[in-house]
Amino acid sequence: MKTVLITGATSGIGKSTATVLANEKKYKLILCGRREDRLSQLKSELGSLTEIHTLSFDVRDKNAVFSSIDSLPDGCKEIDILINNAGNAHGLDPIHLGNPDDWDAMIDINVKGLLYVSKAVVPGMVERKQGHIINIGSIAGKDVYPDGNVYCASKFAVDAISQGMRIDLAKHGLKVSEIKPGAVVTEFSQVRFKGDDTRANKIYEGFTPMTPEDVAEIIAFVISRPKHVNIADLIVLAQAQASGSVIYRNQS
Ligand code: NDP
Ligand code: 8X3
Repeated sequence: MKTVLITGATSGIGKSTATVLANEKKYKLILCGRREDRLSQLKSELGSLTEIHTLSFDVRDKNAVFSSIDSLPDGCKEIDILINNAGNAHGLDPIHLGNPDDWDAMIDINVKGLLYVSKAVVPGMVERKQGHIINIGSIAGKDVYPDGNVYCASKFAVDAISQGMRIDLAKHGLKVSEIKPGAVVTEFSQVRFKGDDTRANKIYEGFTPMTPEDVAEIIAFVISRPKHVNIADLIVLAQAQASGSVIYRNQS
């Protein structure tokens, strides 16, 4: 049975991925996030379907990342599939009005956090000459949209890191895939707008956005391809979304 580590498993895309993979009953799951109550709840919800381990750490805390992953018990230390999903946008402002604390959060979580978790997991994959890394990028890492500036930069960085990983790791037998979703209804906009539900809900008005299950099912498909097949780079959008900044709303 393969072992899968999912960051950001307490909500949204990560949580749905945990649920979809648990129901497939062919993976041991290591579920990560900061909110311990949600991790415990997930363990009790999914624990009858497969083996679940939970790790609570902040991906910004380099030492916590390494010590948490190092604390995994024998039997699930050898991670076969790493899903680097933890991340968020913080704020949506023109560059001259942006909050440097929001910039720090996005660079530290979406970019440096992904690197720390990868550093804790990938050397073991290289030693074993097998492994699959799934990085959750974004359409924001392909098209810059108004006021997206630093969030987009963090996801452009995820795109560059994914390409770099593939170049460096393919020769060791590893696969690296990047999935770039457009709008998905999760807690993403609540976090971006700091709990302002009116602003958050407006993002998804007038069209049918993707659900986190839509993306989770795609992740499940990507990781289930035969060993010689790598879905390297995948953009997935709601039907009404045409680019990072074009969404057709209220179409009949
Ligand atoms: P959610 O806000 O629903 O989930 C974010 C997850 O990331 C949570 O589980 C959260 O867990 C975790 N997380 C955030 N900060 C940290 C941190 N510092 N340390 C550890 N874990 C952290 O958003 P989504 O599910 O939408 O987002 C998942 C990924 O998908 C992100 O990388 C996002 O950029 C990307 N994405 C989202 C899109 C969307 O429209 N929703 C579209 C394209 C990409 P906890 O708070 O418990 O730590
Ligand atoms: C999340 C999608 O378009 O809000 O990465 O940036 S978007």
